[in-house]
Amino acid sequence: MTIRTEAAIAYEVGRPMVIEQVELDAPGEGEVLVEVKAAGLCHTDLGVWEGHSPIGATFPLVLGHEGAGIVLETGPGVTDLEPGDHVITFAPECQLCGACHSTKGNFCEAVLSGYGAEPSITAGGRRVFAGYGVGTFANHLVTTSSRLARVRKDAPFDEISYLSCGATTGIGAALIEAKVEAGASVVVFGLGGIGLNIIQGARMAGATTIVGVDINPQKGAMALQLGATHFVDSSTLEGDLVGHLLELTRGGADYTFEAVGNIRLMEQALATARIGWGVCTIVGVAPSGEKLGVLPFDLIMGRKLQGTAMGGVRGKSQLPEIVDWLMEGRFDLKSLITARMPLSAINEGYDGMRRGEGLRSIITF
Ligand code: PAD
Ligand code: ZN
Repeated sequence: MTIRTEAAIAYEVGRPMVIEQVELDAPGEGEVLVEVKAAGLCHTDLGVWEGHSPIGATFPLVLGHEGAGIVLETGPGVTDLEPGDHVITFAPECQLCGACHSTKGNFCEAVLSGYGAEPSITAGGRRVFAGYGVGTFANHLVTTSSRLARVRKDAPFDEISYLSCGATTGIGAALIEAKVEAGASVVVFGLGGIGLNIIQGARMAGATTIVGVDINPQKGAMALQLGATHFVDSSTLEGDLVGHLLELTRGGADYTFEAVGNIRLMEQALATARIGWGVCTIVGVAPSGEKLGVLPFDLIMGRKLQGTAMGGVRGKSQLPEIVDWLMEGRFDLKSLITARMPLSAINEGYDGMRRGEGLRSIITF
């Protein structure tokens, strides 16, 4: 049986998405049909859509990787989900492979298996790909159960859809990947949907100096509301940014994060990490082909450089607890959702992101 639904299709690099009726293949072995209730607009989709992301994609495709919804049907072999379950889409965690069995990282081997490499959607007789093996810019989707985390039913869909990537990546980058500890000093470059959540994660860890840096002065107030102790508007700062940050952190931060995707900023983030032990975590996705210039001596001096995908979080096993934290009020997503819109307004939503407006926009169905 095929499933009919409405989806936003990106036919060509950078061209506006088109809202169309499509048909989904029924869930096969290990797959699940989900009714999407909310889908977030993440900056990563913009890079893929505009064709400069190293993540890459085959067109035509249904973009969107942030989503939350309700399980409608499970295919053969799915044992951990049933119709009616509330789920969040996330990077795969098959819980079977060597990587999932190790205690290290969140790179399930299924990430590299090419699921989603075959088109699974039909629009007007033409086959269409599901972006990242999910494709949340559609009222329904079919994906593997490894990409779905079951969470409590009282959590609002719009907020938990943001936990599908952006918010979790930020909070996880601070708590799980960098392991910020109480009393630490932290500098976050870029205060968008990701950076503001790194600030929340650092505050949850008990960091006592949390500096947010952005070229948009409007981001400062929200950063301070969410736990930053200082905001640096680098668009008006006179003099050397790194020198200013080293002064603010008395010689360098214990933890720095780049959440823009700008290699110059990544270099500054490394230079702002404290000599001896400062850890610089790269979260921003730089355009494909760009290279980071690192002086080996900066590393010899004890600074550490690392990157993170999805904040080091394993979706299936760790998202339920993160949703509990949300419902306990340990962090705030309500203030960060600045626009809700129907799927038909998705192009306008991304126009707003290009202009730097708002924080997180959510498509609601
Ligand atoms: P966003 O557009 O919401 O925020 C970007 C922020 O950076 C904005 O506030 C800008 O004003 C600010 N900015 C731009 N240039 C500068 C600059 N030179 N100095 C300081 N601030 C600047 O994007 P986002 O928060 O959704 O995403 C940020 C990056 O993180 C982006 O590259 C995205 O692709 C990446 C990302 N990575 C992962 C991962 O798993 N590693 C997950 C999700 C997103
Ligand atoms: Zn796995």
